[in-house]
Formats: sequence, C-alpha cells, structure tokens
Amino acid sequence: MTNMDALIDIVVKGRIKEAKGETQKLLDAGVTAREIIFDGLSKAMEIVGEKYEKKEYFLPQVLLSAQTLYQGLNLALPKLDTASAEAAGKIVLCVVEGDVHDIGKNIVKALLTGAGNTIFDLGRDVPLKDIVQKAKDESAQIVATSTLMTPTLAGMKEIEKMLAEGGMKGKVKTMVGGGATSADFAKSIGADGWGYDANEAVREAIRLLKH
Ligand code: B12
Repeated sequence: MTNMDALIDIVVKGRIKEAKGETQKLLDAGVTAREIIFDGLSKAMEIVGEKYEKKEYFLPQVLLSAQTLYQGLNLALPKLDTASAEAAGKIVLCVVEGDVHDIGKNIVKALLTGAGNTIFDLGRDVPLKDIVQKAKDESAQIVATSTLMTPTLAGMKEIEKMLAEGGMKGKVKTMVGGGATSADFAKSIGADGWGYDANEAVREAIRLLKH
C-alpha cells in the first residue's frame, strides 16, 4: 500500500486520529498538496459516496469520513502552490441556502485565492438575499455558488433572477459548480460559467474577469 492509499483508507474508514499524521508524512515525502487533495482526499470521498449509495455506509459514517478528511485538508490547503496572480477579481463564494456540503467549496476557495483573487466566503447554507447583498456591497465581479444537492439547484436560478431584478445581471458574472450542477444546467439558468472541479473554477474565473 502506498502512503496515498493509506491516507485514502484512513479517510474512508474514518480513522480520524491518523489523518493529520499521514498527510504530514506525504508532505514530508515531497508529495504536493495538490496531489494530496485531488488524488487522495477527494478520491476517498468518492469512495465514501459510493458506499453511501450502496447503503454500506449511513450518514454517521459519511460525517466521520468528512471530519477525517478535514484533518488532512486543513493541513494541505495552506501548502497549495497556486500563487500566480493570473486573476485579480473580487469573488463572493458560498454554498447556497439549504445545503451544508462545503468540502468542495473550500477547495475552490483555496485555488481561487491562490490565483490572486479576493474571496468573500459566506460559508454554507447561505440565504440567497445575503449572497446578492454581499456582491452589491463589495462590488464583486463574480458570484460563485456551489451545491451538491438537487433540491437546492433552484436557489441558483433564483440568484440569477434576483441579480436581474436588482439591475446587476451582466455587471456581476455568475458561476456555479458542485456535484448537482452541469454545464447544461448552468446554461439553462443563464449563469455565465460552470466548472467541473476546482481547477476549472479558476479557469472560468480568469475567463469571466477578461470579459
Ligand atoms: C460528505 C457528504 C456529506 C457530509 C458533508 C460534510 C461537509 N462538511 O461537507 C454530510 C454527512 C454532512 C452530508 C449530509 C447530507 N447529505 Co451528503 N454527501 C456527502 C458525499 C459523500 C461527498 C461530498 C464531498 O464532499 N465530495 C468531495 C468534494 C471534494 O467534491 P465536491 O463537493 O463535488 O466539489 C468539487 C466539485 O464539485 C467542484 N465544485 C464544488 N463547488 C463548486 C463551486 C463552483 C463555483 C465551481 C466552479 C466548482 C465547484 O470543485 C470541487 C473540488 O474539485 C456526497 C456523495 C457525492 N457523490 O458527492 C453526498 C451527497 C452530496 N449527499 C447527499 C444527501 C442527500 C445528503 C443529506 C440530505 C442526507 C440526509 N438525509 O440528511 C445531508 C444534507 C443536509 C443538507 N441540508 O445539506 C446526496 C445528494 C443527492 C442530491 N442530488 O440531492 C449525495 C450526492 C449522496 C447520494 N448519492 O445520495 N453529506
């Protein structure tokens, strides 16, 4: 078993006390934070998701795995070598109202920050009016929202409507992401951008800031 496999196993099994040590071991061995996050921690969560779908795991196990993941993620995120200052936008970022899944949003935040943007992170389960208000208050160029759940997709559509009603549509660009979204969905609600993962979130931000 490689050290990366060991970390994946720790997260999948929720062996919370071992996650920090194993992540540190990988960093010490020269494995990059990016590899740890995408090839290790995210992969582990995919396996957890599959187990949940097969009813091998129930919510308490998923929660424990998420908490275990955060032990490693909090160690790896500050070590991401992203400094490039390719983009220098003001971006309001959050998980929409009704949804508490924030692991992906936090990875997106780290990469967007590393690319030179200022991020106003409103957290998770954020009321839609707060998102629009923050964009207005900070004169943000982009509103980036995340959701992993189908019922909360409606909130993303509502944000487009609220921006239009406030005369902000077009001035503030929007991008959406998270497991429940797709390029087609983004297009259908009139969002300006969509990304499959955190790397694409950076690519989209750079594109939107140029327009
Ligand atoms: C971990 C997890 C939890 C944890 C969350 C812990 C936390 N702090 O986030 C806990 C246990 C709390 C949880 C709770 C629930 N969960 Co849950 N959970 C998951 C699980 C297993 C993994 C999600 C994850 O973290 N993935 C890893 C990260 C790295 O990936 P990611 O979030 O997709 O992010 C990447 C990309 O999507 C993208 N991205 C993300 N955001 C953005 C934003 C932008 C702008 C861009 C461009 C890109 C982008 O970049 C990220 C990094 O590359 C998924 C299974 C799955 N297949 O996703 C279910 C899943 C999301 N959960 C689900 C459900 C139903 C629930 C509950 C409703 C269960 C319940 N009955 O209570 C509750 C939610 C309560 C609520 N109101 O929110 C369903 C959603 C189904 C649906 N389509 O609606 C899923 C899909 C499981 C399933 N197959 O049924 N869950």
